[in-house]
Amino acid sequence: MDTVTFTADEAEDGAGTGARAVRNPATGEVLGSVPDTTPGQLDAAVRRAVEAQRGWAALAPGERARLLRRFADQVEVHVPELAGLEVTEAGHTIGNATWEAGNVRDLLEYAAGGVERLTGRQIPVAGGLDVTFHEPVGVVGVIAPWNFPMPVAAWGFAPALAAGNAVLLKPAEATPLTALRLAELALAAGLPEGLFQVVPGAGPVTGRALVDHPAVRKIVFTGSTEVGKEVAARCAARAKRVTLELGGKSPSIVFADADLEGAADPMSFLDNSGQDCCARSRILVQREAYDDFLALLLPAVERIRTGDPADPRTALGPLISAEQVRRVASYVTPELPVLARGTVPDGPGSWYPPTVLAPTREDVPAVTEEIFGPVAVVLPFTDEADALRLANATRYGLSGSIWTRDLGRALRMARGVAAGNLSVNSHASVRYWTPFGGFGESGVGRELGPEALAHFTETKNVFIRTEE
Ligand code: TXE
Repeated sequence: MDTVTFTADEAEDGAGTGARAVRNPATGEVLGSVPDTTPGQLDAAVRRAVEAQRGWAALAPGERARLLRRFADQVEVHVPELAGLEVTEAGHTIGNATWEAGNVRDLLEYAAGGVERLTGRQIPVAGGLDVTFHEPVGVVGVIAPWNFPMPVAAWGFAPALAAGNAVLLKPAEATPLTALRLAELALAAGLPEGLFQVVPGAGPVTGRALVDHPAVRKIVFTGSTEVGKEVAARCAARAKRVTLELGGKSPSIVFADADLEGAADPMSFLDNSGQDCCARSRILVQREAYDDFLALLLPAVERIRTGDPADPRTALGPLISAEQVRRVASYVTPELPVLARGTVPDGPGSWYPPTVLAPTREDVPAVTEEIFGPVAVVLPFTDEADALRLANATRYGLSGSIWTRDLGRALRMARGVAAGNLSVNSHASVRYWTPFGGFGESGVGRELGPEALAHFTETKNVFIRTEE
């Protein structure tokens, strides 16, 4: 922490000082402040990135891979420190935060393994030779959210660097500390100065300036659907490449023949306090199993241990901010029947109790919108067709779970649900070696998986005439 641009003496939200307070969401305590990037600093950072990228792209692939593995080793050594930062600035449980830091290491290693495999093709043509190259796009801007500050940033920066690009990472306002530390670790690993820089600041100022900068050739944005659409429009106006990972309202579809205990895991929507774009926050249950399912789910929700995220026994920490608590509460309107409500600590911090609702209408915001908090709705369905109708009654399409012991039905449902990431008899969604991304308003493009590096390249086709 000693060299991070971070001071622990600014008391408030940095109004007028150009510095932004970072708070511990579990206690409300101000941890310190991080200066916003000025327009001049951003411009200078882009220039350094352009310079660094030239040398980086010219390195032998094996050398790039070696440096990325050394970056992964630095992360590995600092997992406890990075996890500790994530606990204090994002309120993540220590178990999750440790996994997240390890995930950054994994992403870097996986990306390093792809460097030498980023091969072009030779395509048969008459009268010559035709070959394709994967050229790096140049400078990539990664705009990260606060809900998974480390892994989601690494989904962008690890493959982007591996493919020969420079990266400017704009972390979310609330969570700049792990990003700043990761940039230091990159330098310590021997990555060239300027290749991976962090540009903290306000989304509508620094984020927008990054999107608009002519020398930044691709933007990877993870955040709200509304801001994502603005980012896409700005990129379109500049013919800039863009990948969007946006919100979700993912269903868990539980048939009566399913392993009800597995399906009723409350962490399916409570993990990371529900601030997860893949949270299974719309639970659809076949009518015959509705009562049995609730008999498993509701007591489990009420038993969830909330509290100090640094305590390894804690399952549910705080929300990111008081504003997020207000946003979540605004969906839980008084007419909605509450089936279960857990408890949260008294006192300071940004807390919301785990909650299960049983709406009687399908058109209320609690059913249609992403709540991004520890709240799920439960709706009954009659048969496969009804389940599919309910599952697809959303503008989103990120993830979903299908619980049944009937393989044919599982496959029919998996093909029918309009979402990018489906799990059968599992609530897991994300693996760094499989593709991830959304249908509909959940996003544009894919991240992760075997094609991750190629997404950060331009395909160039070269024809060499050989006939005389
Ligand atoms: O997101 P924003 P917020 C959803 C979730 C949450 C809601 C609002 O429903 O409740 O969005 O969260 C930067 N140009 N998700 O307000 O504003 C911003 O600084 C360029 C789901 O925090 O979209 C931050 O770095 N950048 C999501 C990032 O965008 C801009 C994760 C996300 O912030 C910008 C987060 C602009 N005009 C929120 N405005 C998921 N997919 O998991 C903001 N930013």
